[in-house]
Amino acid sequence: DLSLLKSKFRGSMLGALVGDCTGSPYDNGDQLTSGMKLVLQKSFDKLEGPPFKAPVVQFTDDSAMTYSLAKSLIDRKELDVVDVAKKFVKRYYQEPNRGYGMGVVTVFQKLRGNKFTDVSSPAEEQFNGQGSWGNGGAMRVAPVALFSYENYDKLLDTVRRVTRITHTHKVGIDGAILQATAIYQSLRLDPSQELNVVNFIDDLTCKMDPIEKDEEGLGLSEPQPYKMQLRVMKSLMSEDDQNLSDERVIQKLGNSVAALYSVPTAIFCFLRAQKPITGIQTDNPFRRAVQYAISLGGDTDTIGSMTGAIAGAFYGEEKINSNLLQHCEASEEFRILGDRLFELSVAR
Ligand code: R7I
Ligand code: MG
Ligand code: MG
Repeated sequence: DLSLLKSKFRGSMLGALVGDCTGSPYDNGDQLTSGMKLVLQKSFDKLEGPPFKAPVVQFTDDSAMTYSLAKSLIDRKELDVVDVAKKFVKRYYQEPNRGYGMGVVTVFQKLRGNKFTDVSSPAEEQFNGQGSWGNGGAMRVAPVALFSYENYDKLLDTVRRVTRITHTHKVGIDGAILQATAIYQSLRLDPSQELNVVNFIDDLTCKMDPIEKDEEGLGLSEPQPYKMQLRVMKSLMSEDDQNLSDERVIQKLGNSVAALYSVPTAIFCFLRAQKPITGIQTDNPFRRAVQYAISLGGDTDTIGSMTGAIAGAFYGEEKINSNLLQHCEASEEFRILGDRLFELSVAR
C-alpha cells in the first residue's frame, strides 16, 4: 500500500521534528518533577487544540541537522559526505544558538578551517582521538533510514559514512545504526495490527549482533553494549505498568546525551506507548510515545525526537495531530522532505 508507506515517510520526518520541538523546553539534563510532568501534559493538550496566537515552538540542532541531511540526499540523490558536511556547517554558522553539543562545534570550526578538503580528521580528533559517543549521529539519522528503505546494506553503509562526519566512536556510530534500524523495521509494519514487542526487539538484536561483533580493542567493559541494552529493554517490557517507575527506567536505560543511554530509551518509549501509561493522558499512541519520552527527563529534545521518528514511521502522519504540527516550526518543510525521500527511494 503505497499511500500508507508515503504517510509513514512523512510521519517519520514529522515525528522527529515534533519530538524535538516539544521536548526542547524541558531539556536541562534533569529529571522532571511531578509539577513539570503536569505542565507537559497541559502543554500537549493545548498544542493539540485549535490554533492560538503564540510564537511557534522552535526546533533545535537535532532538526537543523536532520533537515540538512535530508536536503543533501535529495539534492544529490546519493550520499555526498562533503556536501552534507558543508550543509551542517553552513547551517550552524547561520544559527549557532540552536543548542548544539559542546564538542561538535569544534568539528564545525575545523571543517570550515580546512575548507572541507578533509572531512574525516576533525571528527576523529574529538575527545583525545577516541571520537564522540554522543547521540548526535543517531538524532539526525531518520532521513538515511528513509533513503535506504529498499536496502539494509545500503542503510548500514550510509549511516556509517554520514555519522563519521561528526562522530567516530564506535558506540556513537552503532547508536545511529540502531536508531536507523528501528525506523527501518517500523516502516515495514502494519499499524492496524498490534505490534509484537518481543519480535521487534529480537529483530533488532539479530541485526546488532554482527555489527557489534567486529568490536576491536575498544576496551569496553561490555563487548556488545547495545545488545545488552536490548536485553534490559526486553525484560522491562515484560513487567507490569505499575512496576515501571520513571526512576527505574532511567536507571536501567538512561536519559543522557550518550548514544548508548538514549537510543535504546527512545525505542523503549515507542514500544511501551503501544499501551496506556500511568500519568500520560491521551488516546493517541504517537503523542503518548513522545510525551512519555519527554517525561523521562534528561536529553528530552533528542529522546523525544528519536522516539517521534520511530513512532511516526510506524503509525504514519495520520496519527500526528494536525494542530500540533501547525504549532511546530518548519513542519511544512519536513512534510515535503518526507515526500521527496519517498519519491527517491520507493516511487522511483
Ligand atoms: O553528539 P552531539 O552532536 O550532541 C547531541 C546533543 C543532543 O542532545 C542535542 O540536542 C544537543 O543538545 O547535543 O555532540 P557532542 O559534543 O559530540 O557530544 C555531546 C556531549 O557528549 C559532549 O559535549 C560531551 O559532554 C559528551 N561526550 C563525551 N565526553 C567524553 N568523552 C561525547 N563523547 C565523549 C567522549 O568520548
Ligand atoms: Mg537539540
Ligand atoms: Mg538534545
